[in-house]
Amino acid sequence: SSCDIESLRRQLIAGSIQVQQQLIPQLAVLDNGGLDILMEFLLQRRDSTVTWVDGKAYQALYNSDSPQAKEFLQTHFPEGVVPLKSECGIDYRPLQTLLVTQDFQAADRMTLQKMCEVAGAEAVKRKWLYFTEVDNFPITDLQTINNLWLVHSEGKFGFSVQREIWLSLGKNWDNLWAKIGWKKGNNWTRYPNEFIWDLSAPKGHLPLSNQLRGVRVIASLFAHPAWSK
Ligand code: UYC
Repeated sequence: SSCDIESLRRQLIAGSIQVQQQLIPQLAVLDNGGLDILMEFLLQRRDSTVTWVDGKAYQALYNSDSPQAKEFLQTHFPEGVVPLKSECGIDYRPLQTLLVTQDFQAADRMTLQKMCEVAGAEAVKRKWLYFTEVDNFPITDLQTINNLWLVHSEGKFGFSVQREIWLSLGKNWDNLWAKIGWKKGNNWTRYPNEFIWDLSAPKGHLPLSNQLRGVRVIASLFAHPAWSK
């Protein structure tokens, strides 16, 4: 009834993050006005710093089959909720789309592709990064890529999440691999089938950095000034 929906509306706006997390998918499948509430919610929040709650509301609208919701997003959030800033003219829309539709495996590949584009033509051809290229990465681009992952994974995935875990483990690599599900005992997790490509994965599981050439690239990522507050 309209009374129940008004109560849901108030709970969404005033609720804790946990309440919002549960309500968003519920509202998305209510046929009497749930999507309208999600649209109002997103608009109201648009001037504050984007969080994964915005990402979840955006995804619910994007992945709904409502033409009004699609039109609303097209009008008010044509590039999504994360500002797609780049210092070198890189188009992050393909990464945004893959994350919004929760295609984490393709998004992981696209992340490496985009980082190679930032590094330049040689890296695009090589299809992997030198740590010196990562050292020279613009802060803006690394933050954009990271925010896309954070905002579209309920805060679970992203380099900054991996870095926080690594710091909490005293910068011990082996403990990090175990914690984020990249190694079990003495065995490396095999790409791609042994990795977990959804939100049931351990915190920090994605995006991947291949360790075949050692830890220097991921060490450069974690040491990058993009993460200093
Ligand atoms: N792979 O094992 N990985 C590949 C990971 C290692 C290996 C790609 C991550 C250990 C080979 C991605 C882990 C290892 C290839 C990842 C992991 C190894 C490959 C595709 C846990 C052997 C084919 C993109 C740390 C003991 C290489 C890319 C080729 C691919 C990710 C082997 C994303 C996180 C040390 C042989 N592995 N990788 O970079 O040239 O090629 O085809 O990390």
